[in-house]
Amino acid sequence: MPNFQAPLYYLVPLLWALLFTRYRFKKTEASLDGVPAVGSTNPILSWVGAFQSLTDSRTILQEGYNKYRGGLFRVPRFDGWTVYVTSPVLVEELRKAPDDVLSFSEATKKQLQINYTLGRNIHENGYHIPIVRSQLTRSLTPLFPDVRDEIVAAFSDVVPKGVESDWVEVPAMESVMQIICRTSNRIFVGLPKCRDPDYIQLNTSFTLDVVAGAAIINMFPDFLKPIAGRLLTNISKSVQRGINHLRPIIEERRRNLNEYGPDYEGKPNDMLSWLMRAADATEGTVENLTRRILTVNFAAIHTSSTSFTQALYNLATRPEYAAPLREEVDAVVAEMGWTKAAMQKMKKLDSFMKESQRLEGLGIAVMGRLALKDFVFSDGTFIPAGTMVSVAAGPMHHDDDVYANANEFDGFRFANIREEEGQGTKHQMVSTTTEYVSFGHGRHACPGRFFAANELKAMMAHVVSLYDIRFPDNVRPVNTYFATACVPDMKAKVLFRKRQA
Ligand code: HEM
Ligand SMILES: *[C@@H]1O[C@H](CO)[C@@H](O)[C@H](O)[C@H]1NC(C)=O
Ligand SMILES: *[C@@H]1O[C@H](CO)[C@@H](O)[C@H](O)[C@H]1NC(C)=O
Ligand SMILES: *[C@@H]1O[C@H](CO)[C@@H](O)[C@H](O)[C@H]1NC(C)=O
Ligand SMILES: CC(=O)N[C@H]1CO[C@H](CO)[C@@H](O)[C@@H]1O
Repeated sequence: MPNFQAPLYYLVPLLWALLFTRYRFKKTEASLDGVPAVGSTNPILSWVGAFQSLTDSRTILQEGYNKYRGGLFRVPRFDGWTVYVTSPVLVEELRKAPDDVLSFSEATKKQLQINYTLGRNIHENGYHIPIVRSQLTRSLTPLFPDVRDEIVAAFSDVVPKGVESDWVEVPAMESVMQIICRTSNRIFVGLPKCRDPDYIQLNTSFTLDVVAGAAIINMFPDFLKPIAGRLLTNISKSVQRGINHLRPIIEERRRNLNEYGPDYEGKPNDMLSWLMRAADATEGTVENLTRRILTVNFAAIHTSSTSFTQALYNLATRPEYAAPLREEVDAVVAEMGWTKAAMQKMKKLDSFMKESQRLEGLGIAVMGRLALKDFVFSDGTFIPAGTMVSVAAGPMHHDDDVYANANEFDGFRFANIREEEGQGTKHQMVSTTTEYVSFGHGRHACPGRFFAANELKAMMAHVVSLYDIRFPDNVRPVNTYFATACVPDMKAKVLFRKRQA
């Protein structure tokens, strides 16, 4: 983590703020008059709001949502305003807006400072996205045995041996991260790299490098950003570490390709191979391929790990779900074995994972878009170019008008809807709607969600079929909120014991 004590972190942005506070709001502020603000609109006081939206975003978003439900409201950032939409109708308008008006990629580029973090070409050439969306998703069936094998091996390494005879403590988040990282990278770069402890550590810390780095870089004026990116973040060090891991693998595969042709026998069927085949000459360099693999890990690891940890916490505090889940898993596996098709058949499990994500998904604000041109919502709200727009996902997912008894965890909520309404696949975990936006919605919806849902369900199916779990004191650990992220307790321990019944 960065050293936030250093005066540099405060002085430079503070000076910048004092000098340019008036300027930074002048351009868009007048034309945002029609959108009610949470907190003060005074340029100086709104700085307090900007700090609060980093440290206590949940309260701010909920306050805005309660006051302006069905409409829009705005919240200050250090460098402008974010406008939040609060209803499925407005989510639909956001989804339908063209990319050159409300831009997903420009919003991500700004939020993550991609030029100085993941790398400029990630933004300019997103060739990994169709690979994640199509090739990875299509490969889930043939690659399922690998996913399953890594899950079994990883749990067996992570859960202490005493579990055969007694309850053992498992530090949840850390263990889940390890298992997710191994399982995902089994498919991204293959064995044995996916089990290399330093590689795993890199992939878990790289996300923090980028998120913390972007937060730091964001505080600096544009002309200082390249310097801040180089001096104040660990990103280039991490990329170098990644190169050290992947260079030998990439070079060996390239030798084989040159010698034996594009489909040589034993060619690994994984993300790295697909990227190598699709990359052009500049993207095919070791450094650029490494950045691409790190980017996919960035998108995959913390998102999946927090989602699984929340579901694990929910299962550990709600023992009544263990029996029906286990019954479903046992029956489906007896019939179809451990396969991708079996995972799809487990409707209760799917519902349980989806409900966990609905209530405590990582993003309490999602679908960030940057207005490149002026935009008008159907209710007449005017959004000037330059404004960030986002969905208040957390409050919407907790709204009784959107979900019956929205604040209650009802693990089989979606399974019951599927049963009653016979709506086929519409309510499965991977189906996005204007009400369920944990994976976004529309053309930019998470392309990795099919992979994620399959992996998370395979992990949870493994847990219920092998273990009993509970908390030492039966109290669910509380979440913390930072910026727009809802993070499960990172330190909590869950007790595991070999399944008794
Ligand atoms: C539970 C786990 C996950 C969650 C909650 C999640 C959520 C999201 C969300 C909210 C977005 C942005 C959608 C929008 O703003 O409209 C996104 C984008 C993305 N996700 Fe995921 N994700 C997860 C897992 C994964 C995995 C496993 C991968 C890769 C294998 C992945 C790859 C991506 C990529 C590449 C994008 C950017 C798409 C683009 O640039 O168009 N995600 N994800
Ligand atoms: C970079 O890494 C070092 C050690 O790993 C750590 O002490 C430092 O705080 C990190 N800096 C940032 C900006 O993340
Ligand atoms: C990112 O880099 C490109 C090319 O150097 C430049 O045109 C663009 O303005 C930069 N964007 C930001 C937000 O710094
Ligand atoms: C990576 O790709 C970018 C653009 O695609 C290119 O400009 C750059 O030279 C490449 N970097 C390396 C080290 O190959
Ligand atoms: C599983 C694993 O190796 N986790 C590590 C990931 O990186 C963070 C930050 O460097 C470590 O604290 C974790 O232990």
